[in-house]
Amino acid sequence: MVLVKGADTEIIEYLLHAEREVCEVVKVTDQYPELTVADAYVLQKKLVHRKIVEGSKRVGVKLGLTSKAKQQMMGINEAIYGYLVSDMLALEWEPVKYDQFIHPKVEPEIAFLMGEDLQGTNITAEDVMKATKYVTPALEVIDSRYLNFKFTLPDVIADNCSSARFILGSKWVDPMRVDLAKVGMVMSKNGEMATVGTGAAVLGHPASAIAWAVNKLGMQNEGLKKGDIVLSGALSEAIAFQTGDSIIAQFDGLGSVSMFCK
Ligand code: OOG
Ligand code: MG
Repeated sequence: MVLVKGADTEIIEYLLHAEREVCEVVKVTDQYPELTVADAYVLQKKLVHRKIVEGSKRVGVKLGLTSKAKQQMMGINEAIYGYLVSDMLALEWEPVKYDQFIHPKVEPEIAFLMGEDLQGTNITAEDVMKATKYVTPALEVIDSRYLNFKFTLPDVIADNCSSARFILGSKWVDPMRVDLAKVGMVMSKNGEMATVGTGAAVLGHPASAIAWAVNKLGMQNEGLKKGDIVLSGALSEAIAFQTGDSIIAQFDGLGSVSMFCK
């Protein structure tokens, strides 16, 4: 850890404050340019732990930067993971409130519900599929706490991968009944097509992306738990939205999920 004693607490307070006060802040690496990816995961874990101590519950894990397009955009070749906690869960029938966000974007994802615990360092996509009870369409609202949504890899990891909210579809599907790599998706904003994508955009297959995250967690002696929700990563780029916008993502064979912003 390159951080001097006490700096980790300071950074966590800084990021939590930005989130709670809905204000963007200068990225952490401006002050700590030597911050590594490993340091950033330590900060992330402490930040999530703070939320849990304050009453949130861990409900699962999310993946990010799983598409080659997004990785190339950032000049990196690795995905990232973060944690989902209970107060990020938004409901499809309840509008999300714009004033709770800094500069939100929404992206379409496939969510997995784990039917079994899964931990290890040699986990395959097949293991993930076997341990999954259901999949459902999801929308993730990302809201980087950093100025202009700009950051380096350690910054975004420390910021729990920009996570803000997620909405799950109401239909859960047996994962063996759909070819998740081939699933096509169209996301529309106010009735007009905004982005398209396929399951294969997520590291070839969403379950491969999750296997990657499980193996990373495994190295920290952690894993997925039965009942965990896992957001496997965006199938397309994220789009900005404003008050009054409605978003719907329709997935072949999985159904749809929608969001209204008030
Ligand atoms: C990082 C989070 C990305 C995804 O699905 O790729 C993410 C960001 O782009 O702000 O959640
Ligand atoms: Mg995402």
